[in-house]
Amino acid sequence: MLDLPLVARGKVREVYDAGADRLLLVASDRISAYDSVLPTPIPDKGRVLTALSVWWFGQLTPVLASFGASHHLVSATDVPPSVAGRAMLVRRLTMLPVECVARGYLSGSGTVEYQRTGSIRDVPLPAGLVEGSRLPEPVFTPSTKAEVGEHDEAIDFAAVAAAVGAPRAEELRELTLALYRRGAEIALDAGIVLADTKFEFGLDGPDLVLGDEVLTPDSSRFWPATLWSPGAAQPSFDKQYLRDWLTSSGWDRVSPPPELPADVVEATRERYVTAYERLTGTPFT
Ligand code: Q0N
Repeated sequence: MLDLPLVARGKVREVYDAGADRLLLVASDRISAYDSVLPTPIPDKGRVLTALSVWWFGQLTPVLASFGASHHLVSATDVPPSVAGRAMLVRRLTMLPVECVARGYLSGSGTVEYQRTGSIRDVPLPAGLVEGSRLPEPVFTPSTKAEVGEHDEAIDFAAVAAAVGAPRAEELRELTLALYRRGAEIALDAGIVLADTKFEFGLDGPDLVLGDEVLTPDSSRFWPATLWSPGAAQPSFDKQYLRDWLTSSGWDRVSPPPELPADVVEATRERYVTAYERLTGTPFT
């Protein structure tokens, strides 16, 4: 589709070489659930997530600037016509080998860790928290990218410091938490609980730069605020309908996943569009 060298391919996105100091990030309409990529695409998903990420980069620029940092987006319009709307031209960075996760709510592996240890990573937490609880303060829960097919591996702060140096590790922790706090504040005003999110950073020379996509439903847990009720798994803003259908379909989560019916595709598409429109306050076209 693109006459550019492929640099990396994720489950739902591709990275192309766009010159010595540029990359092209292309978001597809593919969707994953229960660790599988489904055979049926969600129309417009790649365009919605790209537009959302571009909007967030703008929202987060003041937070980044307060740390002397920036983001990698160069242009979402100066891209090849075949991927228009779902591609970002970005600065080529030297990526730091840490997935910078911030959690403001207890969920998934965070709940498991809390139940085992009473803490999340290096942070002791009060007793009595349950799946979906808001944490007293957001917590930095870094991980390292696992081998293909594996889940990311949780690491402690000391491991981040060993990988990038203590001063940079502290900067990553503080900037990750500041970006999460601002994102969660904006999301809550739009009726969305931003339970947690993952950022990736890189260096442009000595300068710290926010990379990847940001604050999308693929990199974050979005929960509808009106339905938030700690004590059980929270409905996912984007994928709950899809997950419920997959469960009721009898799929065993091991075999190749089934094709999706049109109504599930359309309901899922509508949720991505609604998230975009509620957050940005502008219609998706
Ligand atoms: C890069 N990844 C892992 C896209 C993101 N600005 C950059 N400079 C150099 N390398 C990368 C970026 C960025 N972003 C980051 N791979 C290359 C995350 N990928 C996963 C697939 O989609």
